[in-house]
Amino acid sequence: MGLVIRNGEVITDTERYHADLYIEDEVITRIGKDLAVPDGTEVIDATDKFVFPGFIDPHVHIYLPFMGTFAKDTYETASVAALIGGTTSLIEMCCPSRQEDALEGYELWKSKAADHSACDYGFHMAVTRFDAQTEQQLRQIVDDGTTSFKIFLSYKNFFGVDDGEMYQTLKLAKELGVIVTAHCENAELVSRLQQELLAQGKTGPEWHEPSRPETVEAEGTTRFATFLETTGAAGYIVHLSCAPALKAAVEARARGVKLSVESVLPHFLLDKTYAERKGVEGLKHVMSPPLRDKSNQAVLWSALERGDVDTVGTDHCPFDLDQKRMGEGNFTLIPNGIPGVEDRVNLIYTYGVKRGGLSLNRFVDALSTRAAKLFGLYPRKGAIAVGGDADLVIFDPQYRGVISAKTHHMNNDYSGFEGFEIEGRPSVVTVRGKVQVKDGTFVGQQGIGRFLRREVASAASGEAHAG
Ligand code: DUC
Ligand code: ZN
Ligand code: ZN
Ligand code: ZN
Repeated sequence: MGLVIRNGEVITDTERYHADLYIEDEVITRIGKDLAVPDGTEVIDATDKFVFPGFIDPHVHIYLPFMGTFAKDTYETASVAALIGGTTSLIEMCCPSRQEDALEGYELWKSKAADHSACDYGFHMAVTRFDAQTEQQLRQIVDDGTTSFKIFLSYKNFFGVDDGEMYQTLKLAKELGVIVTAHCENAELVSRLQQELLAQGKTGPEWHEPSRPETVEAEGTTRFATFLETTGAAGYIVHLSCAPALKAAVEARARGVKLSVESVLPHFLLDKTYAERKGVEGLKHVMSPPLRDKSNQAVLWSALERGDVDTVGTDHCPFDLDQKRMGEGNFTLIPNGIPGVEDRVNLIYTYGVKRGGLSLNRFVDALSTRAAKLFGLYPRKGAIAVGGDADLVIFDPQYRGVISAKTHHMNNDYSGFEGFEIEGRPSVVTVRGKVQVKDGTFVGQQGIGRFLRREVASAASGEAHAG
C-alpha cells in the first residue's frame, strides 16, 4: 500500500515548492498538487513543514578499534540516532589498521552493519598499507560497490600511509575512477610536537591543539593537493578545520586540482577553549583535527555558504567518559572523537539557516545532495525526484529544544553540544518509504538498512569541482 505526504514545502538543492509526494515500492512515483490516491493509502500531513531529501552523513565511525579501545556505538544505536536526527544514509570509514588484511577488514566492517542498521549505509575503504596483495583486494572492494578510499596522513604506524603509499593509492584510484578521501595532518610534526610538549610537563587536554597546530593541517592539505595534481586523481579532504588549510584547498582547486572539501559539525560550533576546561570537560572535546581558535568558525560558515566547503559531515566518533579518562595525565592517550550523528541536521539548520546566512537550498546541498553526487549515490539519494528512493525528512521548523546526553540516542554518556538550543527538528523520517521516525521517536524497524553499492562518481572520472 502506498504512502502520501501531503502539502509540505519541498526543498532540494535547487528548488522550493509546495506539493504532495506519492510513494510506492520504496520510491517516489508521483509529485504534484492534490494528488488523487487509492483508498487505504497512508497519509502524512506535512502542512507548515519542510520536506527534505534524506540527509547523508559522509563521515562517521561506528565500529572503530582505535587508541587501544573501541568506539561505543553499534549499528543498532548509531542508525537510530542518525534517523532521529534526519540522516537516512551513513558512509562509515572502514578502518582496518596497517597490520590487518584489507579484505578481511572490509568483510568485518560489513558484517557489523548487515541486518543491524535501521538506515542505509556504505563505506569509504581506508588504505592503511599499499602492497601487491592490498592492491588486488582494493580492486575487489571497488567491484563490490565501495567506490571511495580513505587515507590518513597522520596516525603513523596505525592507519597512516607514507608518501609512497599515498602516491600508489592515488594512481590506483585514478585508474579505477574512485575518489580518495584524506585526513590531512603531517604525522611527523604531530609526533615531534607531542613528545616535546609531554617532556615539558604539558600533559592536559589543552595541549592537544598546540600539538597539531593549523600549520600542520595546512601542510597535509597542500601535500595531498600536490599528489592529486601529479596523479590526476580526485580527492576529498575530510574534516577541514581552519583558515590556512582552507586557503590551501581553494588555491589547489583554482589551478584545476579535482578536490572537494568537507568540514565537520564540531568545528562550526565548538572552539579550543572547550578542551581547556577543567577535568573531564576538557577530555570530552578532544578530536583530530582539534577544535580551533574561534576565529575559524566564521571562516568555515562563510566557506560553507559559498560552497568552498562542499559538505558537512560529523566525524561521529563516540567514546564514553571512562574511555576519555584513559588520557588523563597524557593528552596523547585521549581517544580522539566527538559524537554527533544525531545532531548535525538540527544544529546546522539552527545555527546556519535560522540564525546564520546559509540558504535552505545550500543546506540541503551540503548535508545531502553534494555527498550523493561525490560518492556515486545521486539521484537515487540526495534528491526528491520521481524514481528516486523515498528517503524523506519532514522537518518541523516550529520545534524548540535543547541538546542533552540525557535525551540523545547515541550510545554515549556525554554530548559535546550539551545545552545547545535547536530550532526545528525532523518530525517524520522515511527510509525507502518506510516510516522509521514519527514525532521525533523511532517507531520503525531495525535491520532494514541496506548496503549501498555505489557508482563511480563523475567527480572522480574527470569533472572538476563545479561550485
Ligand atoms: N579523528 C577523530 O577525532 N576521531 C577518529 C579519527 C580522526 O581522525
Ligand atoms: Zn508552506
Ligand atoms: Zn580523520
Ligand atoms: Zn573520521
